Amino acid sequence: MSAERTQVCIIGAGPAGLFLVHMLARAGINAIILEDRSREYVENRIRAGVLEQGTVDLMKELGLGARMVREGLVHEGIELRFNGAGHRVDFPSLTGGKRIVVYGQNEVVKDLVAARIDSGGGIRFGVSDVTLHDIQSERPRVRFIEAGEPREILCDFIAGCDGFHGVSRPSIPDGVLTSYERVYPFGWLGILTESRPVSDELIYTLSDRGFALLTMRSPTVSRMYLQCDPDDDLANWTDDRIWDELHKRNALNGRDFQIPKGPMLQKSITPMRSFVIEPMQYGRLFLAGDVAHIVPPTGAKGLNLAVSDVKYLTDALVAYYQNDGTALLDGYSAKCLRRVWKAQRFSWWMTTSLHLNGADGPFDHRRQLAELDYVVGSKAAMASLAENYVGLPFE
Ligand code: RFL
Ligand code: PHB
Repeated sequence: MSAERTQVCIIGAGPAGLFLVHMLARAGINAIILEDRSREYVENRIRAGVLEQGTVDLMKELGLGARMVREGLVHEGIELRFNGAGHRVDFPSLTGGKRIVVYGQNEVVKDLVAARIDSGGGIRFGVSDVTLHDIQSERPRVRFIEAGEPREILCDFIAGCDGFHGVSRPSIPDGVLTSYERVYPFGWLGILTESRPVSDELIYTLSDRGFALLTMRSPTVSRMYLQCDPDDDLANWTDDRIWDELHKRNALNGRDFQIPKGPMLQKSITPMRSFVIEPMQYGRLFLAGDVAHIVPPTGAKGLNLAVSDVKYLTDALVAYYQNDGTALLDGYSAKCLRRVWKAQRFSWWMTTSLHLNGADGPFDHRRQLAELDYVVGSKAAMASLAENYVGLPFE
């Protein structure tokens, strides 16, 4: 078996792994990044759309932000719609000037993949059977199959950035991790359409028919979501039914809301859950991103949390290689989890405030409406929403 040597072996080329490999390269730390899917697959996986200011700043700092600056849509607020009326939450005035950028996660991935390949660093796409060994020693190893051949990487550290279904979390022995989970009794039907967004800003709606979100990818491509049964079959959702439901849920002043229609490029149903494991480290294995925590998408936090994890991990690895010891590595998990739990709280709050829960009764629905009415009527409550939405500062 052929063996290679590197400082950090990164598993997974999603946002966590890709941001990490670029930050390590900037710091002069060698890394190899392994991905079990193809380049085409990861570049076309439609997911998140909202980048917090901190994520945007990091992309620029790394010299990876040129296309995002050209094509990303800077947003200064969102609309909350309930009881058939819309209310704007203005970010800059509530957060001391902060904004977000709407730019598809798959576009971020394309930019980071291209820059890594151009730099000559490479990404090992299409590997299989990745296994982790000797995680608790100072020389952990990663084995995998590449082009039909068994291979081995000897490293100082392994970064598990392989998402919720990855291999690194299950490589930790039973009994080490504690997991915290909430599964919601609803999912999101997501559509991508070739049509002009109806509004310049995102519209989050709670209606008697359930939650809806109108968002976008560009001036000609819209992204829209509808609360649905998590076990629902896509076959039940014809294009006509989706448009009708979008028009009804977003009704304004007693009238259905007309949304420009266009061909549907993609449809999917995503279940919603909140999930955290503690700690985010075992021996020389450090977990970052969705492998360690999942948030329901209502707060737009998943990708941004993956970014804050790998920022903290980079700081800790840089300190280690500069002979500053292991204090930052030892504190990695606790530092990440402080931010993760605040994002969990916010995502849970946005989710439970804006979705109909079949287990709730009319009392809860009235309480939800009062909650939203309070938020849009109170500068303090609106500022709390805004400061969480644009992203809490890095520690
Ligand atoms: P990813 O993106 O899942 O990447 C993990 C990578 O690891 C690879 N992999 C393996 N590679 C090698 N060996 C193995 N054994 C492997 N197993 C897996 C996978 O192929 C993949 O390439 O995790 P990462 O990097 O932690 O990034 C997390 C984000 O992708 C995720 O949190 C967001 O997409 C969540 N999310 C949103 N986040 C936001 O910040 N803002 C949003 O607006 C937002 N909207 C969303 C979302 C997620 C959604 N879905 C579909 C879950 C909207 C939706 C609908
Ligand atoms: C998206 O644009 O896909 C998006 C935006 C905001 C969310 C979730 C997803 O909360």
